[in-house]
Amino acid sequence: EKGTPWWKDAIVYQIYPASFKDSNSDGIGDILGIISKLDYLEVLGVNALWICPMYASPQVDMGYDISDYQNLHAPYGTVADMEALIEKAHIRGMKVLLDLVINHTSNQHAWFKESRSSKDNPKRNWYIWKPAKYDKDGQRQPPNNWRSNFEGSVWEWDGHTQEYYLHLFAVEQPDLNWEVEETRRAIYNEAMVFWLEKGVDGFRIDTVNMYSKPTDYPDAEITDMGTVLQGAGHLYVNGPRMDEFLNEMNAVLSRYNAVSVGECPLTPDLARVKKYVSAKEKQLDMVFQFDVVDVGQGKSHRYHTKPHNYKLTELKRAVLFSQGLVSPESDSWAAAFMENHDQARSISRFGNDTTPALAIRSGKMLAILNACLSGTLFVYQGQEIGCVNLPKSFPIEDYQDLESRRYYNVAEARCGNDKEELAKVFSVLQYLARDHARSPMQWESTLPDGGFTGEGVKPWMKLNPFTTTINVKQQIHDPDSVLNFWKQMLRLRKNYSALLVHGEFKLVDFDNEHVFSFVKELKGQKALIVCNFCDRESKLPSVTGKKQLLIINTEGSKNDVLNAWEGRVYLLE
Ligand code: TEU
Ligand code: CA
Repeated sequence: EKGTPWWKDAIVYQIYPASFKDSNSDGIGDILGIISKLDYLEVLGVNALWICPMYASPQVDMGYDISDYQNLHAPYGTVADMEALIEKAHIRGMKVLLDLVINHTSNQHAWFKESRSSKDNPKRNWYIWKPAKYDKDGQRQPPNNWRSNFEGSVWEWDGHTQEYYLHLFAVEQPDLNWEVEETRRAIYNEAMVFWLEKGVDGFRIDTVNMYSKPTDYPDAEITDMGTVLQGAGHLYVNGPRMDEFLNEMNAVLSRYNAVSVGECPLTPDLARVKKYVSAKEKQLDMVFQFDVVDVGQGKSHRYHTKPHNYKLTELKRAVLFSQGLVSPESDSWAAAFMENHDQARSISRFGNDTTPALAIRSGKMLAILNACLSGTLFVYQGQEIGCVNLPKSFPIEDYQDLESRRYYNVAEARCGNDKEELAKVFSVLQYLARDHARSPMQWESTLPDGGFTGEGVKPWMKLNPFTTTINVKQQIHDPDSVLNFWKQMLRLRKNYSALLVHGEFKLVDFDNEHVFSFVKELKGQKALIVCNFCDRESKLPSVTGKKQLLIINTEGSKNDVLNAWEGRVYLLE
């Protein structure tokens, strides 16, 4: 539609630099590797890239612990490589978004080294330092009972200056103090302007609703010790100065006409989300809400659940919630996504990965669902070829993510020699761990390199052995592959963008626990999308009026009976 900003119709491909493509056979992905695959991405039909943190970092949290915003993690390459990537993407009409991690830095960042050096260092208050409390026995206690996202307290004792510092994530990720204007200015200049001047088109903004903390740091009501994290979560998101900070940040972005997509967890109140993404509020262009990706995860802690522990109506409600941001009347916008670097593979979570045929068919059905959702569409590396989770044969030692390892270690200590209990904990990681999204991209069928790195070179993280049957090389020329089905879906999304990108989402037959059906509507045009989320045949929901079938993910459909994992898109007259 004319006058629509580019990012509304964009199809953004998320790249995890460590695992996308290694160009110099050191087993680690790099920027030159990404450049070597721009043609592949152009043919796929994506027109924007989101590059996960490639900045200098000790890699405690895979680059979400930044030690220098203006330099690259050496194995990934150089700033000049980034300038080349931006230029070569722009030549192809592709936009480039970087990841903006500014709730915290690495503890190796120069700012933190100064801040921790002494209580009267000028940068002391650039981070959040608090004195200890002492209990009735005179025992030193942290300022409050909040738990970190990666286990343990959010407060780390610093013996040198005899105070605690706050870290909502790892000990090695101290939170920046956004209350101090000088700190905010430094963040904008150091982390944003440097790259905006190099032509990046915007940012995916990490934990965007955590910058304004409640200055009194109240204790969380403890439901049970392991879960006080989420119990505290509502205490440290959407704080009192969020609107002010985001307006200030937006003023910098607007100078470069740059787009912002904020990561917005733990925000069940749609009105609060709308405030962040309403155009007139000038805060963010859109947010990633967690409603869809939280389906099947624990309420108190994401891993406090068991595999496949959800109903289809929960997924429908979650999609409806985030789609609610896109409607002709409202000036807000949504991001449509089902995968990213923090989420396990959607075929294994919401489809069926028990056989190759079912993984392919349910992968295509999920492509139909994703490509027909309103808002800006995000595709995560490997989703387009139907990647599935790491096999059950992988032991915990093959899980490298600190969230997985620290969660498992705490469980191991708690379970003692109750092997059965520990196996239950591990089964949840086998289903939901972030590692499933972080194994190297599957370019070819050969192990151990899979075409990700040099012939026979072992990658930094073991390749998913399913690469033998799920890889780009095998699919690129196979008209029936998941890859080619995604290409068709992205083309369909472009051809019917008014309906599929901007249309209003309306659920059909909500209570049906097998079939997910919805209608998209705009200016009298209507499409019907049906997805049979189960292993058995289901009835096609009845709708009035003539239907013209636009695409289907199975051969030989039986009119009003849907095969297992069958998806269809109809134009409704
Ligand atoms: O993730 C933030 C994040 O996932 C938490 O806010 C979430 O609520 C919690 O993990 C429970 O699901 C971002 C990055 O995407 C992630 O990779 C980083 O580890 C994290 O921030 C710290 O930078
Ligand atoms: Ca490399």
